[in-house]
Amino acid sequence: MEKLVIVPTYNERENIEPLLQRLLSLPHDLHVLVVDDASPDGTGEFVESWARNQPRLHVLRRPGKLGLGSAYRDGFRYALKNGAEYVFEMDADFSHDPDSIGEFLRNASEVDVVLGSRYLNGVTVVNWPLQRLILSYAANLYTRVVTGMPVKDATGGYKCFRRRALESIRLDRVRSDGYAFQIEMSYKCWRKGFRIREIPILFVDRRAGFSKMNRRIIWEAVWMVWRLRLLDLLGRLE
Ligand SMILES: Nc1nc2c(ncn2[C@@H]2O[C@H](COP(=O)(O)OP(=O)(O)OP(=O)(O)O)[C@@H](O)[C@H]2O)c(=O)[nH]1
Ligand SMILES: [Mg+2]
Repeated sequence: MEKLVIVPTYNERENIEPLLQRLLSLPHDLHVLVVDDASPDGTGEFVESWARNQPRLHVLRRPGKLGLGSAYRDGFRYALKNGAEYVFEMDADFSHDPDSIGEFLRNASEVDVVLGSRYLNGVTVVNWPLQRLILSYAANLYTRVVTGMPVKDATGGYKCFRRRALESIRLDRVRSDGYAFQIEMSYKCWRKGFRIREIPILFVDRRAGFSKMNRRIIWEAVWMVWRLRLLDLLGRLE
């Protein structure tokens, strides 16, 4: 498996079928790993039965809702163990357009990390309530000021890592789970000297299912950026 798209799911039964259809029919010979956290709506069983006769579809079924960051950490371990060179993060809810994968791959052949950015050419977000847009935009300004990382959209979750970048990060030391997880991964890659490039993406609010956004996720990110700065200053960023 050269190219692996990791899709974490929690109650995405309505979205996962059309999403997998799209991903598996793209002309890039993608493998897809769904990391499901015992979704009560049966997402996990559904994907598992499909995976039995689709060799490019893989599933990790975990015993309970352990968080997005933890789902990606397990997904990254799986990717590294199975020899993936291009490793994607992607949401299951169609906020991330599968047709952008080609653009990610073109850019990933030149750099180490490609970030899908909502704030590169103005604001390319569709259907979000204004409040949520302002929160996200402000969170990114804050992150840029505190960390100094030259990235317009550090909290986005559509991205592609080259194997060498992922391998350099100690996944057991990556602790955050929400938006902070996205910041933490990119920051660590950046400070290790890997080349990061943003490409514009169109982000569309989920078309089915429910949001998992909450206050805890926001506070985690507020503190995490300072923690990252501090660890870096102490030379203890791993
Ligand atoms: N495995 C796993 N997946 C999760 C967990 N929490 C969220 N997800 C998935 O992670 C992706 C992003 O979550 P979303 O709920 O879409 O987060 P968001 O885009 O910030 O918010 P909304 O789209 O408004 O719901 C989706 O595919 C979710 O199903 C979790 O605890 N475990
Ligand atoms: Mg979403």
